[in-house]
Amino acid sequence: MALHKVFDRPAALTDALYAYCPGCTHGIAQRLFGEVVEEMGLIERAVAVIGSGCLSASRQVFNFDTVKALHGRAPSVATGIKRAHPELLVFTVQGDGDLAGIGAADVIHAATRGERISTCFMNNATFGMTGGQMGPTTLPGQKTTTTPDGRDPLLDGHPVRITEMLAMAQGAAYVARTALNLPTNVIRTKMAIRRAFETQLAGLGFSVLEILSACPTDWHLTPVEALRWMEHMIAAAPLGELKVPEGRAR
Ligand SMILES: Cc1ncc(C[n+]2csc(CCOP(=O)(O)OP(=O)(O)O)c2C)c(N)n1
Ligand code: SF4
Repeated sequence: MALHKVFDRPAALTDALYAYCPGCTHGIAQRLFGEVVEEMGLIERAVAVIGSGCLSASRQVFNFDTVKALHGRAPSVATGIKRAHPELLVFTVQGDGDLAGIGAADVIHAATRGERISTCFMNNATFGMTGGQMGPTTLPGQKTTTTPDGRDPLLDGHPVRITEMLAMAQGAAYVARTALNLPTNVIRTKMAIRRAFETQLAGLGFSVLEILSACPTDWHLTPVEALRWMEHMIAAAPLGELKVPEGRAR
């Protein structure tokens, strides 16, 4: 019986080893970006602008151009590249701390201006790389190193619903939230990455994709427990397409 290889590494990814903790779902997103870039025939035209945090490791894995931006500044760097080279596919790869914390102003103004870029951020409800401090999207009651008794909205504020905020920007054309906790949601995430890129290439405006991601290390959970815990994140911020370009069915 002849053996056929049915699963391979996309040409848009190098053979570098992933640098994430066991059970971290950041690597799944990284692979999906590679698959979509390759399937859309964009390896020669893609530029990923990488923010701060654990996702910085994407630079070694993407087999297309990357630029490292200062913490939170990826949408502004992406704007400059896209305006100078409108023929390129330019997307950011950020964490929730990067996009919704220090970079909140950059992304809101890029969305309002309707920049033809795609911003993609992995929301793991914590500052992963720096040791699990409370982040902008940490859930009420969630324990972190800086909220050891759980986030108290009265003391620590409420989570930032940045995706909903961005959906209100007139220049935002495609806004979606997906998750990496189940195989079906991984497939939906891939579809959403593709739709964000298609929105950009059709010149329809700004696109943003929030991808819920597990951080078993800083949540102090096993990988399986972490995937289950993501149900709390989904309950607090439901999945789906919040905004699609006019005339395009959801
Ligand atoms: C101006 C600045 N302040 C602080 C830091 C330290 N820093 C590096 S990564 C990071 C947190 C990243 O968290 P997040 O964006 O949520 O990504 P994750 O690591 O969770 O994937 C911080 C605060 C920095 N690099 N630059
Ligand atoms: S600290 Fe969290 S986000 Fe960073 S690699 Fe480990 S599991 Fe992933």
